[in-house]
Amino acid sequence: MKVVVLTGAGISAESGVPTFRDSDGLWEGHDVMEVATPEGFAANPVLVQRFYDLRRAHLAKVEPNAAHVALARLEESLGDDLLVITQNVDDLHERAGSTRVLHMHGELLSALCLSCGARFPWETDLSDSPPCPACGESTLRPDVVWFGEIPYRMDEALQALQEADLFVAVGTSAQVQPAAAFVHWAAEQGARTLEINLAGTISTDDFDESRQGRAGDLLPQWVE
Ligand code: BV8
Repeated sequence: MKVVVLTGAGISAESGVPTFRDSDGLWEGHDVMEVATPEGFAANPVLVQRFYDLRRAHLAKVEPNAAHVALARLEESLGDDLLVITQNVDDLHERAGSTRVLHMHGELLSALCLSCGARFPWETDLSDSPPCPACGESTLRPDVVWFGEIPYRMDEALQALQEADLFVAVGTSAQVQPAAAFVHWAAEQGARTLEINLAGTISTDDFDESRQGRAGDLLPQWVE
């Protein structure tokens, strides 16, 4: 059985990584358009670099939770028949042991050079304009997908959704496209669909089944 699991900020909430739209959301004090768009970066690169430096540094202080571990265990039994497509830019799936993870919105621990296009694993600050290890230019940006930018590896994601027998969305408010459309693309070709989320979302009615509660509780139960 082929399974695609889409994860959002809610799966990392119990690890202490703030979500975007809950009351303590990341965006507080920052307008989305100010910190998560190319225009915002062009207008105030230091503010945006600092926003991501803070989140990158915070990653070192958090751990994967039972939900991440449950998906890593699921991969042990399903192998290549499981793909986790995450909207998250943290590395908690990998640190829990998942190896088949598609970061459609990029990764905090990666830097992208605007001059030469090279990418590098990156754990420290970018707001002090370090030189690109490849071309030497001080033009590194967070390797994340901002609003208005094209999500990464969409062709692989679409292929997996086409072949899926089961599509599960975990911890996402279904507010961001094209991720929010995945349930429709999966259902259209006959996949069963399950939503696991703390609360109902605008997409709940589009799923065959919806389980409401904390991912750290519900996902281990579902995987068992
Ligand atoms: C694109 C990376 C073209 C950076 C992010 C008008 C209509 C429709 C679409 C658009 C439109 N205008 C513009 C668009 C497109 C736009 C978009 O969707 N805008 C929205 C806001 C209207 N999208 C884009 O620009 C995308 N690009 O469309 O290109 C294209 C289209 C198709 C194919 C190819 C190209 C690019 C969007 C990427 C933006 N970058 N992140 C960063 O992280 O800083 S988005 C950001 O939001 C994160 O990735 C985050 O994951 C994502 C979605 O949020 P969620 O993960 O859902 O998190 P949220 O806080 O919202 O919800 C958390 C949920 O968890 C809640 O439901 C909560 O109840 C639940 N929860 C909380 N605790 C728990 C829990 N659940 C379980 N257990 C818990 N303990």
